[in-house]
Amino acid sequence: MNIVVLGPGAVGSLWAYKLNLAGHNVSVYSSQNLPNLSLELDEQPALSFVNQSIELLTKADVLLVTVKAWQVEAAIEPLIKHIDERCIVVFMHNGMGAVDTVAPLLDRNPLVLATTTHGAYKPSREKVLHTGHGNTLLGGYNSKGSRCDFLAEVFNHALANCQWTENINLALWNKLAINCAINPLTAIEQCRNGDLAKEHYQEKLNQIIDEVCQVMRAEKVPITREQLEETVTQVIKATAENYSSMHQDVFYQRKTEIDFITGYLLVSAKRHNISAPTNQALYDNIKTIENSWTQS
Ligand code: KPL
Repeated sequence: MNIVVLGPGAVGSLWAYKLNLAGHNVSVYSSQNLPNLSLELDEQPALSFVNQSIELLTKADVLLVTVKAWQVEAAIEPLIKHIDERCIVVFMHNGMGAVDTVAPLLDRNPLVLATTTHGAYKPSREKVLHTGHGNTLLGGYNSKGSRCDFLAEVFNHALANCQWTENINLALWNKLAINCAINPLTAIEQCRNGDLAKEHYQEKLNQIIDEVCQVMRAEKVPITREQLEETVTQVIKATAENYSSMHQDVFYQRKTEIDFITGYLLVSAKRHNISAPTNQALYDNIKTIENSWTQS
């Protein structure tokens, strides 16, 4: 297939490399104005990817959008006129809500949402490390996208384990819950995910999970308090050595995904008249940190 990866950051680079190894024609679309990007995965040899080719974008069967949630609109808008209406657009990022903004601009295309727990880290521009083996779920966003279940096989062949789900909303809410629990707290405390297993953080985590659970149930996401707590505990354990993406964003003073993680939760909480003071405080805290950089 002809595949373009829009936003070859850590996760995008991992997929670009793996899809290329699986035999697909992969090019990238990065904000760097270079004709080609070279990429090494772990200890494997460098591969060269054509960058910013409008011709390849026009021919794309799949456009995999891996920019951060807050970058989706600005990244995709200038490219829309070059995207064929048969091209399947797959969105893979943390958080929820970003696709709702761009979907009306792509209403003729099959749209697919993806969520992944693969860990990837880019220590330099030309190198990507696959730091944790995870799972990927794909599911339709619109009716055309819902008919693209074959794509799970294509992605699975490149980087297992990938499955199709008829209820991507459930998968996205579960990931959102994990990110609400782990990301802001590790970013504020500047600690590793595993540190949240300490006694000291249990009360706060319980409050976050209580609020998230109430909102998920109001959104008709079938989940129990026990299941949610178990999922969060498992992820904290499985990614104990990791620094969360929001931890890294705060550390490097980059804009975070808070509006699409805790922010999305708070909008939904408000719609359902649910009070979420713990998540609100975490949201405000991250916003204060972000604002302090623009003022200094
Ligand atoms: O998705 C993550 C992130 O850091 O954004 C988790 C699952 C918390 C792993 O670090």
